Amino acid sequence: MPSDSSRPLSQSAFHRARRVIPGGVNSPARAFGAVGGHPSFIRRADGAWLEDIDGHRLVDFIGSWGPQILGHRHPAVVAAIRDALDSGTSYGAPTELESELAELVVAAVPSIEKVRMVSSGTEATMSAIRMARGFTGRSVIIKFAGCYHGHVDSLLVQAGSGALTHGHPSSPGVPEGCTADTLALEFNDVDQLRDAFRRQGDRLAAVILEPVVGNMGLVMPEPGFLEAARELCTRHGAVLIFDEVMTGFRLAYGGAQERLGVQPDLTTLGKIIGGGLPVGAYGGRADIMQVVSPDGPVYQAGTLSGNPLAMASGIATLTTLKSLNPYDQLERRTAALVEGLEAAAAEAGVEVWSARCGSMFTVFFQTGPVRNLTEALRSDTPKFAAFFHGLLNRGVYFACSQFEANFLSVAHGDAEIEATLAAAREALLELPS
Ligand code: KE4
Repeated sequence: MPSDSSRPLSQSAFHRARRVIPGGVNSPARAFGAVGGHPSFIRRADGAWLEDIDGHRLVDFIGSWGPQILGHRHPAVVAAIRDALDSGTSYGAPTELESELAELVVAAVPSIEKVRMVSSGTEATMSAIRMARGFTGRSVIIKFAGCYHGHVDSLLVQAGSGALTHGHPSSPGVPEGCTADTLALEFNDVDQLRDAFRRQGDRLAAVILEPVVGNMGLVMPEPGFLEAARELCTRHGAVLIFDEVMTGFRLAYGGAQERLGVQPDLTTLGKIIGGGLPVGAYGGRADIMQVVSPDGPVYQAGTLSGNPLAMASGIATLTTLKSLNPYDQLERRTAALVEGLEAAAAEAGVEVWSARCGSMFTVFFQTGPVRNLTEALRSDTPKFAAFFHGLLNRGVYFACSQFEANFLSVAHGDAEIEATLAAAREALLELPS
């Protein structure tokens, strides 16, 4: 279990942080709440490796929760940020860097004709929902249990056991009114989606989903699910929003929509397009994006939107990805790792069900299948927590929750894969039965 003894400086850093920061972290996902113990405080990172303040080197499978697809401190990204810094940090006035990143996004994602930069994925999804409501004049939105779209009031809704439910907030502080127009359905349930459109099609402003879900652990769309969402939105005049904050430029240069062949009306982006600096974006059909202020009446703004340092980081990241085209190699390396983890679990007599897509993967501690949140929640989370700490004690840093995806980067080579599998074999053998 938690290896607090071997991480004394992180432990004291956590106590210090908790005195002045709620939970000692600036985002709950980092707090180790799902696995116990205290988080590792990071001193530096390089390539596929983190170094914590106790001096432990860790193979990093979080990668800042997705942005670091090139590995930490990629030379091209570091140079671009340094270069931009020599000119200044923020102007509150437009720069050509913003157009350059927007042009890269538009060229990469065919469904995006116009795009607006913001500073986080949450801002991107919040804005996309507002644009869809402004464009359609309707108010009801559909989301899916287990899909996370940032801490937007109207999207902080988790369905119960897949029942069609008018949203009830899953967080205090969100008034019932904010979620009354949010329908939460079960991911991959086409019948339920059709039923919702049958009942409310003319009131539906949008359907928002993660085309490949990372936020309940990795869950793939079943054949026909995305196609049904596309067809129903088209038929009823609702806006289909793909939240590709995590999958954009991750699963393919054109994102999950390129890989899966389904085009949304709006797409939200984040993480990789900032290369580790704060960038989010929303974009799509020009006729929808024309409602955005100042072209149109729907308001959205941001002091640091299009920040030049963040733009430079994103431009360098996408430009490098475009030239490297690492996606086949990332797929092969991830397949080798996941197959090795499955073999190690079998040898140890531990039941797991794994899911992977591109360079994202999750090992669920259960027999599976995992097609939605109801099934994901059947996982043995105490066993996952023990596995997580078994890996951490051996220098491997997985996502600190069963209900998250892990990420490989271009910098994860054979050495990192072998070190991870060696640690996993030992950690699995010591799991409580
Ligand atoms: P941010 O506001 O955290 O930049 O993005 C929110 C968001 C939106 N959409 C999707 C599909 C996302 O995965 C996220 C954020 N992902 C989490 C990881 N599951 C970020 C980690 C965190 O909250 O600290």
